This record gives sequence, C-alpha cells and structure tokens, in this order.
Amino acid sequence: MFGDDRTDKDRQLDDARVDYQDTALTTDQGARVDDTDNSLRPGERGPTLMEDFHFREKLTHFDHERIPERVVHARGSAAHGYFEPYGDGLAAFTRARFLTTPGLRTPVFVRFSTVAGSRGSADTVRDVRGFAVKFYTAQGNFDLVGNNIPVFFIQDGIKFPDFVHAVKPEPHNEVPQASSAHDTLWDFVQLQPETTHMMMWLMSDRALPRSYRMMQGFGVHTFRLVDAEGRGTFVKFHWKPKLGIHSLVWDETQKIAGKDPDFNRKDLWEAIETGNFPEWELGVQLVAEEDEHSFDFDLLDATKIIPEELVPVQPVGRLVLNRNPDNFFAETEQVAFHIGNVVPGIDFTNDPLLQARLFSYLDTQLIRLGGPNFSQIPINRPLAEVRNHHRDGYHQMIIPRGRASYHPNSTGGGCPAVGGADAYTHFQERVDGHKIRRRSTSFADHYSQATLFWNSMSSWEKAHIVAAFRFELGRVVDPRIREGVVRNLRNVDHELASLVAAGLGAAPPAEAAVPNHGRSSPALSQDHAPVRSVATRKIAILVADGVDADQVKTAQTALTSMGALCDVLGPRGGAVRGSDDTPVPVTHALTTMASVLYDAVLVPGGQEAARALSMDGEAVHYVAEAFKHCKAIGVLGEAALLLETARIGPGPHPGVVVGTGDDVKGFTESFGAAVAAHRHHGRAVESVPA
Ligand code: HDE
Repeated sequence: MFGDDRTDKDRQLDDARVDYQDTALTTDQGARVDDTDNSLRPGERGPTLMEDFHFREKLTHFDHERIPERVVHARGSAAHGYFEPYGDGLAAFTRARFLTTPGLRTPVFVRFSTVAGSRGSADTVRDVRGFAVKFYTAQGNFDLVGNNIPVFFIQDGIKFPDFVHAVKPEPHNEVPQASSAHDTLWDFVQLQPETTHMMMWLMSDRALPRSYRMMQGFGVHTFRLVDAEGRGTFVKFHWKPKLGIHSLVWDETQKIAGKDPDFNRKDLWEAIETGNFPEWELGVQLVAEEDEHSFDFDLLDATKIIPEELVPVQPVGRLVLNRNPDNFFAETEQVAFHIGNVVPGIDFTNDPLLQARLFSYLDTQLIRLGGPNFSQIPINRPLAEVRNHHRDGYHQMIIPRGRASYHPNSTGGGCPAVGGADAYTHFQERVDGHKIRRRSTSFADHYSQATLFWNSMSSWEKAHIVAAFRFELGRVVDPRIREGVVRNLRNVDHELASLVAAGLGAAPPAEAAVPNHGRSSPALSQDHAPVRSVATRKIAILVADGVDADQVKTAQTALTSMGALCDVLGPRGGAVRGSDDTPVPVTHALTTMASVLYDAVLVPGGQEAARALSMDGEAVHYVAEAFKHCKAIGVLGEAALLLETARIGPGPHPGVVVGTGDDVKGFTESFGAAVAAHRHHGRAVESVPA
C-alpha cells in the first residue's frame, strides 16, 4: 500500500507508528513481563498483592480506555488520501496554494459520519452524513467540515443545542437510537419552519447513501476566497463523487441495519483495500462581492443553496482516498476537525451558523480529547511548522527550549517572529450596527427553496419523499405534532401535504396562501445526469448442486472484467457440484449474506440447481427481495423458474434480464448495463412481499 503513494503526512506518522511483530511484552515503563495471565498472590488461593505493578497498570489503563464520543457525528469512518488541483484557475481568487498549484498533492484525512446515532449505531439509518476533510497543507491545516446535504436545519447556531436535543434519543428513556422518527424532532420541526428545506432533503433518498463513495459533499456555508491584494470572492464548496450519486431504498436500509450495521464502513474499507480508490471532484461556485445581494435569498443563510443553474459549479481538483487508517482510535476517533482551521486565502463570512461553529469545534475538542494539546496528536499535527508561545497543559508532547514564552521578547531574539509573506490576514470588511438579537428579514423565506427541491424531483423521488414523511410521522404519537407538520408542508406544495395527510389518515389540508411557484433546478435530482457504472457493484451469484458450471465461470469472468465484485452464494460454504461434476467454489453460504447486502443478483441455469433453489425459501426470498428493492436481476436458462416461484409476474420488467443460456456473454452485457443503472424504479413492486 505504501511505496510511491506515500505522502509527507505518512512519513510524519511513521514517528508514531508502532509494530509489535517479533517484540517482547513490556510494562509502560519498558520492563519485560514474565506472565500476563496470573496476578501475583501469596499462595495459590490468596488475594492479589498490591505490589503487582503489572496487574495494576494493566487494569488501570483498561479502566481509562474510553473517551467521550462526539456529541454529534459520533459514528464515523475515515481514510487517508490526497487532494490535487487540476490547474491554477483559482490563483486569481485565492492565496491558498494547495488550491492553485497544479499537480501539487496535499495529504488529506477524511472522516464520514452519521449525525444522530451513537458510536455503535448502524450505518444505514435515515440521517445526514458528515463529510469532513482535513487538508495538511504547507500553509497549515485547512478543515472543510461539510455534509452530504447542501443546507442545514437551522439558520443561527444558538439553536443547535435545541435541534440536537430534539433529534437525539428522547431524554427520559433514550429511545429511539439513530432515528428522526419520533415526537421531539418533529415537534421542533413543526415549530421551527426554517427546518423545512432541510427536512425535504432528509426525507429524500439523499439521507440513505448506498456508499460514502457515492454521495456528494458540501461545505454548506458561503465561505470567502481572498487573493493576494485582499480582495474577496464568495465561494460554495462541492464534492462530486466519480461513481455518481446513488442511494439505498428505505426498506433495504432498515434490514441492513440489522444484517450488517457496518455496511458503509466496510464498503469504504474494502474499496480501499482492493485498490478501488474512492474519488471526488472538488467544485466551486464563485460569486463576486458586488453580487452579494443579487439573489432572492441571502448568501449568509445556510438553509439556502445557490442553484447550479444560476451559478455553475466549476471543477477545480480531485480528492482520492487510497489508504485505510492503521488504528481506528488513534486516527479516526482522535481526529479533531475545526471549521476555524483555515489557511491564507480562505476566510469566513458572517453566516450566523458558521460563526457559532467557529466557537464550538475547538470547545468540544477540549473535553473530548482532554486538554489544549490535542493538535499534537499525530493525526491532528500539521505538516507546517508549529512555533508559538502556548505552553504546558495536559499531555504536552513537545519540549519547548529556551526562556522566551512571551511576545515581545528579547530573550529569544524576538522569536517566533510575527508576520511574513505567508501570514494569515483576515479579510477586511466594514461591519457596524446596533447590538440586537434579531434574525435578518432576508432570512425570512423558509419555503421557496423547499418547493424548488420538491419540484425538481423525478416521480420516484417524490414517491420516496411522501413515503418517508408518512413513515416518520406515522411514528409520531402526538396528533398535534403530525398536524403541525402537515400544515407546514402546505407551504411547500399542496399535493405533497395532501399525500402525506392521506397516509396518516388525516383530512387533506387547506391550500396555502402562496401557491407553488413552479420553478425547478434539475441538478437537484439524483436522476439528473446519472453516472452509470458497474465499478465495485456487488453481485450475488446464486448456485446449488447441478448448476451450469460454464455459465457461472463465463458470467463471473465477464462481470469481474467490467469492475463488478462477484460473490458465489451456495447452500453451504466450500463448493457445490457443477452440472459437469466439476466443483464450483462458493464464496459464502447463502444464509450468511442477505440480498440487501448486494446491488444485483444473478442465477445461472442447470435444471437440478434451478429446482433446488426454487424449493429453497431463502433463495426465493432473495430474488423477491432484490426485485422489491428494484435491483438488477439476471436469470439464465432453467433458473427462470425462480422468477415464477418468487411471484414475479411474466414481465418484461425493467432491470430483469432473462437469458436462454446460449449466449452468456451477450446476456452478461445486458445484465451489466442493468447493474450499472443502479436501481429500476419503474417496477410495480407494491404487491411483492419482502
Ligand atoms: Fe458540526 N459539530 N456543528 N456541523 N459537524 C461537530 O465537533 C456544530 C454543522 C459537522 O468527523 C462537533 O468534533 C455546531 C454544519 C461534521 O469529526 C461539534 C453547529 C455542518 C462533524 C459540532 C454545527 C456540520 C461535526 C461534534 C451549528 C455541515 C463531524 C464533535 C452552529 C456544514 C466531524 C466535533 C468529524 C461535528 C458543532 C452545524 C458538519 C459539537 C455548534 C452546518 C461533518 O463541535
């Protein structure tokens, strides 16, 4: 994994890496240990002796192993990689060299996360995903701490504790875990209409990513790029995944949460281990300072996007993740992101949500990582030199030499010196006004963009949003809260509100005062310019004794050469007997790998195998469930029997590819295309039990 791809951060981390092979067990003081299985005691049945320093140290260290989990985004996974700008296009806008030096590879550490669940919660819950990138630039660390949804629930950070308390498990019984489907969240939502736009996104399939590798990332706030002359340009940051934006379906996510709660974590890990390095393109939307007020929303309002049709997203570089961490705790858990970690050429705006974050991230690390020296933890250490007058505190890891720990000083020759060509200078902006606690009137429109989002959805996306509202509100016990939400939804779209109300058994709501404006932004739909690729798609090949061994081999080879990952699933581990009596190796027993863990299913022919599979409830359910979840299904020859037993009508059905078995290569091409389409939402699946 190392070799040429090693970055400066890798080399810096070498100092902290410890290998245990061919070493002897020691105490923390380095004394070799003779026995770690029996405590020291007088006589075989006597009490443990105080003087057993190894016993005491071992237990004490264990007793103190835990640190507080993150107050939000506790559940996460991370990886190392690099960022590389395409060209020097941004040089006219920013002094940040990592964005403007073509081909310069800046090491990064990226952590993806869910928000509401605790550290051990399932990956596939309905939630926002964090997308936090730490760039170890030569000018200092820059942290782009974003999400996979471009807007946020609230406009002012002072509401963050209220929002988080509402969405987290309820305080009296700590239920439900990692779920927004409960009274307190929806109570907050109905009373705080600025949440409306974000709730539309949260009810959409964006909240159910198929993979971290297949979701967008957004800086959310409007930031500022600043050039060498101190001129500013507003900027929104976007990450666009190379594999396209793809989601799971709701029923699938719930089942995966039980079958494999580490689904997204493993997906990221395995992709990197197998050399399928995840990649995103960094894009920017730039707005000149003088255009600040030329939109019908406020650039400082984090509940708003800048529609891509108004300001296009310009691609400026790429992010590649190519190495898994060595140790989860040391790296993924101890990494400390902070939106205030910026480098010369990148600055903030007066977005009140952003301003609050500037306080919170440093503050939270002090308790989570136990003191002010957490930036010395290997994963947090910048590559840029650190020299200042900060001293002491818990866990000081460096030995500052000399007498000067103050500025100005003559005892240290005036060093470390202030200023210089690369010094960070804040963007100069004139700000004056009365001290007030009031939301700007330019933040008052909570519905236009929620409507824009709704109008931009394809019909299946709309259906999924309605179903999500029905599910979530169906779990809300207090009818006043449900009614409040539906009343609010009228302001987004009357049909949406009526459909949700109908699902709840409530009367259709009255029309809102302001009708749907009819505008849309095509780029918001996951159906817009979809990336169709078989790369890293997981395909289950179902086999039993008597399977056509040739078909298995030909299909597997062809699909693997397209980039798919094929698992052969049989009634048991080991192998099954092929129709020509050759053994067909099995990757996993069918019982250990549910259909929800795959993107597609393929059943090769062979009379005996087809009969056995169609008599096997698990195999039949496998195909029916894959059909229900709109996945590509391929059947060859006699295996068509399985479609019948799974009660999938004669078809044709979108994404169901039936082959005679004479032209397996031609069949795999059509099947591959069906897999690349990700999901086939055009199917009638309501009557399929799963
Ligand atoms: Fe965070 N957020 N946040 N947040 N956030 C944290 O910092 C906070 C917000 C985001 O993988 C905490 O180290 C406030 C928006 C990510 O380690 C904490 C407000 C966005 C992560 C915190 C927000 C985010 C965090 C918890 C409103 C998207 C995980 C632990 C003013 C742009 C980073 C920690 C990781 C984590 C505070 C809103 C993204 C408490 C006060 C908007 C991806 O400091």
